[in-house]
Amino acid sequence: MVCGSRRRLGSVLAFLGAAAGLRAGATRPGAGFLHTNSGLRKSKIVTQTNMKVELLPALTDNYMYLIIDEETKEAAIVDPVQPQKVVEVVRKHGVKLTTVLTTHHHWDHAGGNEKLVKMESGLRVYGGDNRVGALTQKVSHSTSFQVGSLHVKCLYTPCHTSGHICYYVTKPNSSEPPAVFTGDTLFVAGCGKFFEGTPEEMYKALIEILGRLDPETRVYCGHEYTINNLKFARHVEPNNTAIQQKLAWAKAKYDSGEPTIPSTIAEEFTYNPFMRVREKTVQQHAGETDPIRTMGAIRKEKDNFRVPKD
Ligand SMILES: N[C@@H](CCC(=O)N[C@@H](CS)C(=O)NCC(=O)O)C(=O)O
Ligand SMILES: *[C@@H]1O[C@H](CO)[C@@H](O)[C@H](O)[C@H]1NC(C)=O
Ligand SMILES: *[C@@H]1O[C@H](CO)[C@@H](O)[C@H](O)[C@H]1NC(C)=O
Ligand SMILES: [Zn+2]
Ligand SMILES: [Zn+2]
Repeated sequence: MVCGSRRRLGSVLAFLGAAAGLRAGATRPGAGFLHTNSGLRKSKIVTQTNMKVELLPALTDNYMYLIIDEETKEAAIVDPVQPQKVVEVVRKHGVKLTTVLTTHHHWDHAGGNEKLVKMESGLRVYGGDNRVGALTQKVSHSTSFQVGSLHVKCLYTPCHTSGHICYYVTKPNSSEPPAVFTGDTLFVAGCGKFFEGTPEEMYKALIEILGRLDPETRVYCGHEYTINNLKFARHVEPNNTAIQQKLAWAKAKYDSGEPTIPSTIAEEFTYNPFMRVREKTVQQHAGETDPIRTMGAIRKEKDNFRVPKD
């Protein structure tokens, strides 16, 4: 199912998830329903000296991210699909929200833009696609701008959608790691479906654009898909110990309702099969010798992958 066409179904599932959560929560706290209920998924704040990122669980498995420039108390929000939650968190921090960073036009990412601009006036809404709601700043590759003292660089990464943008955020002259907000292009241990693009485009996005960022860059992606992605990664490379370790870690996080986000670019190269299409092990699994053909083959395989229980 296309992410962009499930608004109705999404709210029905959220409702059912909430009902199931109440019942199951009474008898089995912490058990496996957590991912279906964003109310029980914990938020998390990653604090660096100059940049604070608050992860905000949304819908069933999406993330919104509040980025705060500590120097000026100016803030940006990534993919604010639930505007009411955003406004509450902005008030809690006492910061000034000036900027909306939209990764792509699918409703589970951009679907809150119109409402948010009515609730908070004067917002600049960035995106790379005319289908993004309330868009005020159309960007392309390497467009850059500031949020307070933070520097934001747009990375054009078409494939999941033809106008997908990742946002690379740095604090100039800081020794602390940068952050990249990858929407539905790069997930922890996975990547987005190729709805509007080719294996070549995803190769470019993952290997040549995101893969060449500072290896310590923190990766903040659009969904909590980590466990399912790692089970597919394990299927591709059964002998990769980085995958086994990350999966055990992710299951423990999941059981306590905690996010598995962020990872780093360096880490992704150790367990993400789509970042590892140049490795012989991954190519052998795909029956290919070319990285781009390998990319196409494993994406097709994952589209039809039945995720095992354990
Ligand atoms: N397989 C997804 C189904 C939902 C889906 O198709 N999500 C889109 C983003 S909204 C996607 O690109 N998923 C990547 C994938 O399934 O590998 C899941 O784990 O729940
Ligand atoms: C960063 O450092 C360089 C050289 O050390 C300096 O020229 C520049 O103005 C600094 N930039 C900021 C934003 O502080
Ligand atoms: C994994 O390792 C085992 C034991 O060394 C080996 O027999 C097997 O072929 C390996 N599997 C793959 C897919 O490389
Ligand atoms: Zn999407
Ligand atoms: Zn999505």
